[in-house]
Amino acid sequence: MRLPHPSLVAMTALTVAAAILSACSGSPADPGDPGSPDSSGGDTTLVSVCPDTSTTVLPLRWTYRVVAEYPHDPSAFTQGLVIRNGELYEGTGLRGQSTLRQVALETGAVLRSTPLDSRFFGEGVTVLGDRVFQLTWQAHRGLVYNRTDFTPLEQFEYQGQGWGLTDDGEELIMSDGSSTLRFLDPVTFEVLRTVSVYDNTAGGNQRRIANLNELEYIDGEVYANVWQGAFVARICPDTGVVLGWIDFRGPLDRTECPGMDVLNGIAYDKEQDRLFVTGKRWCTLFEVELILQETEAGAPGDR
Ligand SMILES: [Ca+2]
Repeated sequence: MRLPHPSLVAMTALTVAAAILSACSGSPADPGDPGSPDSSGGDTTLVSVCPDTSTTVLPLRWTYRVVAEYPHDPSAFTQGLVIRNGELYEGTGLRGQSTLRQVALETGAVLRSTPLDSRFFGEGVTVLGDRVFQLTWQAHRGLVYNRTDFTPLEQFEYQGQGWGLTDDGEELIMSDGSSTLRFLDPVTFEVLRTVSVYDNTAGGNQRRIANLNELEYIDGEVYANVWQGAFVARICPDTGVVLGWIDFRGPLDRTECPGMDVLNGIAYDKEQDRLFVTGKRWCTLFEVELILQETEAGAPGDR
């Protein structure tokens, strides 16, 4: 097994250390608070960065710098972005325009693309093994493709809406526009468990985080961009607590592309330890490096 990049080791260690250091003596969660963590947790053999549930975690604040810029199809209404083994996959939305595509990172050229049925509005995408999974927004239908040629393999049904999708190597993880993340068996599509995502404020309150959208599983955390904003939550998948907020305002969303919409694509290249973000109809795909703002722990009040 390849060892994690040193910078990620450092980031993870910082996250855990700061989470513990930030433990405060605030009052315990109100049992009636809908944002309270799901204490049932979940058994997992995967690497966990989650602090003990008795610890009150104040989210760390992260910002970023742009490492590289690549062309991105400005007509792509990006709803899902994922890299596996150096191959970049993207799902696009809007009825009649939705696609699953493989894209050349360096040029933005579409290498392969398959259209969705016009009744489907494409949403999140992930790749697990030799299969690609894609959600649809309101049709309660997930699509499964052969990774090598995008041949449709099967469809599956789910309750509610489909928004973001990622996986931890064993389970699919999906968002539906609410504060809930669902963990699905990738073969039976049974919902194995759910967590409610929340953060803690410096004032001792818990806030439920709704509108979770595009997802990316990175070294034991689930990254989720919150719809209509430029903030990405770093979430503990065991409890739903937000470990950190990444503030992507600035150069990214000031880029001028005609008709550009919100940030909505996060992809992590595990082999080369590279993080990419883009958005709906953005003309640029950014490679970014995260920077910890050590003095600004806490929830962003203006998120
Ligand atoms: Ca993603």
